[in-house]
Amino acid sequence: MNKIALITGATSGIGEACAKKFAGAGYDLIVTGRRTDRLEQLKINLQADFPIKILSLTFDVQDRKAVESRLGELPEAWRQIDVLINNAGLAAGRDLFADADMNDWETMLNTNVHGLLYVTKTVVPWMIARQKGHIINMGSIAAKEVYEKGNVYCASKSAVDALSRAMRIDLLQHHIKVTSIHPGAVETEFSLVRFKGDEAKAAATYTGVTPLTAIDVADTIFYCAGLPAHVCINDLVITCTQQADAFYFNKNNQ
Ligand code: NDP
Ligand code: 8X3
Repeated sequence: MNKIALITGATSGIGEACAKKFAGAGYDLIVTGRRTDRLEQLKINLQADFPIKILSLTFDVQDRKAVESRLGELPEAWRQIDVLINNAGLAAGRDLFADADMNDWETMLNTNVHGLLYVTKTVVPWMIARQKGHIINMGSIAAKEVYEKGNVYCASKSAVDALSRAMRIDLLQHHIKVTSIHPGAVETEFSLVRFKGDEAKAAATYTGVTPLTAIDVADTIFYCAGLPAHVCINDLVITCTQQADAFYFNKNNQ
């Protein structure tokens, strides 16, 4: 029987790269996101390439009832989730505290924190019943350092960091691994979303650096997931070589 991975936010970027990586290794997948067309295309492509089963579920992680009902409908066989990758998330806007939009703040907190909690709280009882499982939470370098105009995005990822540590303690007795991954700049649709479709601003984020790719992060997540049962990477910060932390970049490789 194949292992099962549940990947939230699999319609683009890191989540999509994880879906491809885990599919290639023979995992059956539950992939989620809001864009059904992309999920269906991903499913068609992966099923053509790999002998695996895929379930695609469309829901907004901010919607507690939708999360609980869509995941709650999973048949018993699909509840045997070995790896949960809590990846769905976003930054909305990059503004000084006084200028930022409250709606953006709510969207980030509702998605990055509440969404992660809704999904995890639904899946954890199934892992507890099996006394095994691995939860991989997508944090960020923004969880480790607060930067100008990062305010609530940084706060939301700091919450993910704190929750990962809390889950690791509380789930210890159930043999459940908890890993948090904290990437620096990764070139995905993230910046386009953050800057609300402004392609010039999104592209400027990566000017002068060779950023991480979604595949780099997916490979790292896959490595963490593949370690022996007695080994857990708890916390992992990954940046491109031209990035030292949230502030310092060696732009243009000087
Ligand atoms: P993308 O924008 O490429 O992907 C984000 C994914 O999250 C999409 O699949 C999107 O699906 C999903 N998503 C967003 N909001 C919701 C929602 N409300 N409900 C369900 N799904 C949602 O960005 P990345 O791949 O870069 O981002 C993935 C994660 O990595 C995020 O948590 C992000 O904060 C984190 N991260 C990214 C970094 C970067 O530099 N790119 C660095 C550090 C962390 P859909 O729109 O279909 O719902
Ligand atoms: C995304 C990386 O530096 O924009 O989490 O916060 S950063």
